[in-house]
Amino acid sequence: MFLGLDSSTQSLTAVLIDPVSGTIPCQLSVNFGTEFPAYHSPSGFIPNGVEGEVHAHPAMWLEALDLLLARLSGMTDLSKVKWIAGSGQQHGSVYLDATFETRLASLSISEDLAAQLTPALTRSTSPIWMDTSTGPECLEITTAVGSASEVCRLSGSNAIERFTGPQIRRFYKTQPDRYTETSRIHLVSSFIASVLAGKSVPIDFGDGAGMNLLNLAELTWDPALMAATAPDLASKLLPPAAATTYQGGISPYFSEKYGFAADCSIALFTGDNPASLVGMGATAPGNVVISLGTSDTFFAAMSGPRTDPNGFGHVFGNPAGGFMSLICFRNGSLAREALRNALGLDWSDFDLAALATSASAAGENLMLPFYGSEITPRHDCTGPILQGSAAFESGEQPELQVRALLEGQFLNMRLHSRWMGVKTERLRLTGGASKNDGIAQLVANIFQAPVERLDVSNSAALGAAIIAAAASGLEWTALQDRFCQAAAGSVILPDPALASVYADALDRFETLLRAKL
Ligand code: XUL
Repeated sequence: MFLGLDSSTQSLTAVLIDPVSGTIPCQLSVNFGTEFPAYHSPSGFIPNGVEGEVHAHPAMWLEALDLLLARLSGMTDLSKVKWIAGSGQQHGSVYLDATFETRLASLSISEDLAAQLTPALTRSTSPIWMDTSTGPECLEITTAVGSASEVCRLSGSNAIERFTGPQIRRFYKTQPDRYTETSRIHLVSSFIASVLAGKSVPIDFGDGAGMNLLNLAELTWDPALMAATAPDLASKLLPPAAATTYQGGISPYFSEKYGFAADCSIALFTGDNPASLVGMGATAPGNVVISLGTSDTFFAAMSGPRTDPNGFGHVFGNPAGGFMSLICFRNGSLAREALRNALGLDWSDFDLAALATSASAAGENLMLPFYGSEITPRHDCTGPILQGSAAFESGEQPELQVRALLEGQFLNMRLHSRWMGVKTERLRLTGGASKNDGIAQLVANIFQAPVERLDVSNSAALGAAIIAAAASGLEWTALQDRFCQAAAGSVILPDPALASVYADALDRFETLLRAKL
């Protein structure tokens, strides 16, 4: 069996896979807010941070690891686990002093992980991906490197507030002594992997690319980005490596306490998005994932390190080799819910409304679907912009607005993913709204590609388990064919008659966007 662990914002999840039988014998989650109220982090992070700071407690993640493995060992025989891999919420960073290595090497099973390892923290809390406190640092890094496009060309993204480099710079500026005491900086993923391996292990290319520090072409820490971030940074980071590389056997702490075999192997951990790419069966270019959540995300494999000339999208490493893009659209469910509430519809009416308008209404009315500020494209307007018939603009025919909102969201995605140069052969839809057949049909028509829905609930933890199996030498394709199947009856085919309609709508949408933003 192969174990995948995902340390996300709100919970730690385990998925065990058995590739021989093609089954998932066990899945389990520990919710941080519910299980560890003492950390006062009901959603996994510390609320009400100052200046946009959003931090979380690494001690809580360690407590969760002990609790999850204790529960898992009561449910299944962990001595059968051959390899472990994992993923973490991206961008979050953990700061440790020189005692971390000796503490890892001499963990005692009579105490828990948190008690033994938290004294090594030089910063008791970790900034996570929701943190927006580093605007000035992003600017300083951009200026030092030369331009936003140069930062993007080197690292795959413009300098972004939540990315780890700007976060490290803020720590260095605000707490220089603590920064100097720090001898190792980990991401959430490499931190958890290090604890399991009993020694510090590297950051992988997938998660490392979310730091504004990794040179995408060379896959090494970039000297110009490192120098622009903080002094002496190279000594605090191990050289990055591929997700599937062997990191040694599991620490005796875990074999003695939870029954893992002494020769259970640890692979590098990666970011939750690269792991989800694997869990959604999308590591080969052509398979595109759209995740419909509070924000919508669009991610896909790319063979080369191509970057977004507009600086909206990000490039991360693909655990199966090569690269992946991630584009985030803030107005996802947020916008769908705003319109649904404004029109007084429930979800099934919303679905029906999307389907009910006749095909002749396709692409007829346009909406820039931004109910709150947006990051792709970046802009601060608070309210949608409508262009079309009087019945549409006045709201007299609400179903036209539902159609135009959804079309606007997916036209915006199509437009802002063009830079990837990847032909969309198949779309895999996940997240709450993906169950909606009307929405799935619209996506298929706008991208002119078949849409599949997968029966995968924990795509990052499943992806991590598949990475563990691939690290052991099993074939990526065979593993993904086994575990990442479309749910029966879930495939929706595009209507070819609408190809030219949406090509034309895309041009008009782009013109409207340029005119208004
Ligand atoms: C990606 C990002 C989030 C986190 C959440 O850039 O910030 O998706 O990885 O877990």
